[in-house]
Amino acid sequence: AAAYAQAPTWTVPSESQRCPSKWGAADERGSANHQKPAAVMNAAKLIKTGEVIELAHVLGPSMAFFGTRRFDMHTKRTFMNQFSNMRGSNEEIIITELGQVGTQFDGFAHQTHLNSWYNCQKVDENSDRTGFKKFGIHNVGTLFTRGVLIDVAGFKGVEMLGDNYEITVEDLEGALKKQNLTLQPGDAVIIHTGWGKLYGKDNPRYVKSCPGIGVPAALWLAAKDPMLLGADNWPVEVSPNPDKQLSLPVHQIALVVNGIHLLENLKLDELAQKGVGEFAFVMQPLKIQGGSGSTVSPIAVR
Ligand code: UVW
Repeated sequence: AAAYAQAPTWTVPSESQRCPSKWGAADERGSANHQKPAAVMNAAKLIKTGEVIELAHVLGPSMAFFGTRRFDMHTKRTFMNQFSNMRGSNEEIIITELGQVGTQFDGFAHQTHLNSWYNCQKVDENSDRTGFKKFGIHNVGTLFTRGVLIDVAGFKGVEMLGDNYEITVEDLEGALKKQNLTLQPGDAVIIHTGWGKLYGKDNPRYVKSCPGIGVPAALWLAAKDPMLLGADNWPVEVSPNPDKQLSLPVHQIALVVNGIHLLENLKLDELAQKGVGEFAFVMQPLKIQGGSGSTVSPIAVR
């Protein structure tokens, strides 16, 4: 832990340092490469009672939005009164950033360093107004793996970590030790900060700042080789970063440098209250062709 704790302020590794990724030069799947039958079998062993716990917030106008994102929903009714059975039909039109609202899963098209994505693919050569031609979220597929909840709020003895609290490597190690858990490659690693209590209740505060992992903890977690990193806050990471020169550096560490997916705005109260540390994690991103991410409804099964 000491080495990570002493990490200097972070700079993005050069292209020659970070590419090709450990998954190969042409790889677009990154941490989703862990999704193999063995991951499903390993996760299935954790199902003992059949209880399903939902980890998503409801998509709707009371969601907390980052920046200018929105969710405008209009109902659309059609009356087939020209037929004798007078059938009516209802649907809705939704104007939204479908990949980046609500409980959301980030693909590798979502973040860059300059013009460069994960595996040093170039954004301007691979995107147009119809979508991203690399890393489209439609290719991720079902993720079914061992989920681990690291209850940092519980470890610190609080309902909710403070605004802008940076979770340290010692916090993660301490929480895991207290919960008698160790991380395995391919895990869906989910961090409980308690910040999700504000979601839908005090949205301005929820998005203004948040507790979460910083650079040292993100580097430590990346070295554990997870399938994804998730949290009950909006960016997984602490915001603003204590280094005022950095904008969401954990996004780059995970998505750009290491090819590790992020999962944001999780609803973790039930999991934390019930003390569920280990479970089968199941999630299917929407098949949005060329999408940067997807709103999702992950579940924990135990
Ligand atoms: C940004 O897109 C900046 O944030 P997020 O991935 O947290 O929605």
